[in-house]
Amino acid sequence: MKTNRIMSTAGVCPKNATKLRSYCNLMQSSLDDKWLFADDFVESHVCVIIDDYLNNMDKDKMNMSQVMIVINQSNKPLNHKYQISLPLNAAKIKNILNRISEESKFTPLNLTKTESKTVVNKFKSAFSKIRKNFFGNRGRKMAALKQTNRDQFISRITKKINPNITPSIKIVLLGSPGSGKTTAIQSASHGKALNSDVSATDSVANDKAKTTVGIDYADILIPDDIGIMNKKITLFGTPGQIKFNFIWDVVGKTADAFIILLDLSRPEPLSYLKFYQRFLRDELGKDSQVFCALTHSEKYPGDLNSFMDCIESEFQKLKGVYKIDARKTDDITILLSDIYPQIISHKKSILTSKEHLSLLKLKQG
Ligand SMILES: Nc1nc2c(ncn2[C@@H]2O[C@H](COP(=O)(O)OP(=O)(O)OP(=O)(O)O)[C@@H](O)[C@H]2O)c(=O)[nH]1
Ligand SMILES: [Mg+2]
Repeated sequence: MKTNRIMSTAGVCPKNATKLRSYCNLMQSSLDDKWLFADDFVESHVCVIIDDYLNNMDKDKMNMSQVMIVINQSNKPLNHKYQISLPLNAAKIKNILNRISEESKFTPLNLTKTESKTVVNKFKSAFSKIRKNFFGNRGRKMAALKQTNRDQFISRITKKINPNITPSIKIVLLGSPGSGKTTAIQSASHGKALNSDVSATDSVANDKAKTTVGIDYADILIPDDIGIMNKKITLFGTPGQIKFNFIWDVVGKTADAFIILLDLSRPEPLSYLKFYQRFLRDELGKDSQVFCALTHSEKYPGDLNSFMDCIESEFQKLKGVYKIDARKTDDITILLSDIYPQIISHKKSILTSKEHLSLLKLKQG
């Protein structure tokens, strides 16, 4: 059972605060606790602060947090237990937060002990403390952001109560048997996907016990930049075996995008990429929103970086190449969050050109 922990990001610039928040939302399943964020100096379990400000930091503010994470931007030795260097990334954040969860003996916060009405009042009063003249130049900029932060905080809470789910997009996964389509959909949906796997009785049985004969399906939500789960994605997995390729047609026709899973444990993986790209172009006429995800990459005998470069130069129509482990929820969530905006903007541009066309027709008519 995860415990709710409050992290104040008031001591770092908004860019790093957003990074911390986004990464924590994306990798929720790999974190030992549930991290909630405050943009101001409120009573919290953890406060993140840039090393520049440490010496100037007000004692009262320092005492509001039980644990400090210092962003060591100067890379000089610092006398602090929890330090993190720039640039922030998922692995560093996960590592330090899980260490803190394991090692720290937190005492309950007043905020979390009291009744909900009092909690709201405490939040209000905490947010009403002005961060004026806060730590020099950057601090003043932060103070200017205060009003915006407060508005964002209120809008986040409102959206959490009544989330405004954006229109769903449909993504279809293609790839050879065993490339990880079913596994990826199960990981993305925390095991809640519907699948049509049966015991493999043909050549696939040499590789694995089960194979998909119909469609895998899951509706999932991924978080936006501020952590609200409002991006809806419908994922469809197809059977890898070519004898079931009529299903690729059925689900592919209405897809907004495709992810080709390329199993790097197979010989000549590029031939599969060519095969699926050709299918999408010739059979479906849909080769514009196609992404590639490399799986089983630990078994690839050559240099992975040059292989990825080679894909990017040979398959220029691909919208992106990613390395994932289909068994890891975070890998799939980060991949989907990354491709989501591209797919949405493409979808919008198609809608706009369709509207233009129908307007033209109306005018001509
Ligand atoms: N070592 C390793 N195993 C992986 C990776 N990704 C997936 N797997 C495993 O590979 C197997 C993939 O099986 P499925 O997800 O059923 O493959 P599929 O693409 O749905 O196959 P079909 O339905 O037969 O087309 C599972 O046993 C996964 O645990 C990876 O990156 N590395
Ligand atoms: Mg499958």
